Amino acid sequence: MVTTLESAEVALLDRPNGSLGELPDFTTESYKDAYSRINAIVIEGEKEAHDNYMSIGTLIPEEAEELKKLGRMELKHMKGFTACGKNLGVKADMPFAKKFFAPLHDNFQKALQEGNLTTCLLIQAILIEAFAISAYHVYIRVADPFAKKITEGVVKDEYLHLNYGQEWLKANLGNCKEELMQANKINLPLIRSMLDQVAEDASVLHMDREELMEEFMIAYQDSLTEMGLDNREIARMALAAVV
Ligand code: PL3
Ligand code: FE2
Ligand code: FE2
Repeated sequence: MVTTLESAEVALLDRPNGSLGELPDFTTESYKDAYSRINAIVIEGEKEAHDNYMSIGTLIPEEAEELKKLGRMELKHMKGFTACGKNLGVKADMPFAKKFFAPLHDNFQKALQEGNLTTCLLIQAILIEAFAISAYHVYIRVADPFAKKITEGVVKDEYLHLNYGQEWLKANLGNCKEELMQANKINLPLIRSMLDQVAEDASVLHMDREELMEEFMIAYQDSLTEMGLDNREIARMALAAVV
């Protein structure tokens, strides 16, 4: 006999740790309330990602066309996630999201003004993209069917973005390692604190905090390995998240 799996069962099979067990009720007020902030964070994150790639293009003029392409993808993501909120009847809390991103946004702007390309790439293409990849992976397991489909398309693009930054840093590792380490020390703790701030709302969406951290560390460390850093350097960098 051929058995088919309902999507809820598939979502359960997808989940490695079986964290919170089942899909949430997408229609409750508490779900919508948490979603209004999470959805806004994602929309704001995609918008800032667009702006950041356009800005990075001004630092590498010969790459400006390629970076514009990445930026355009981010706008498409932003539209996709806006549709996810509308579909659930949720109004995104954009002022909250702006505040959420402000510290990282300010550090990016400062690096941009000083022409610190390595720092800009670390913030946007490594840290923010790894954060997005981890969040989207975990979200796909517990999302409503409409949002699941959109997020699956988005997460594929985010790997291209992470890869872009990773390849540039790899090719320039000889002259950028010191700045990379320094920028990581300052900005990885910000990602950690963003994760802490989002954890409670995320848990209402049945997204588990430890699963989020685990997925982040995988994407982040894989990318540092690909860049050509050794285990000790990676450990040193990752420790910035805990001390
Ligand atoms: C870069 O392409 C995108 C940057 C977005 C950053 C997103 C961070 C997400 C944190 C909250 C996780 C919830 C995911 C749910 C999606 C509706
Ligand atoms: Fe994106
Ligand atoms: Fe991206």
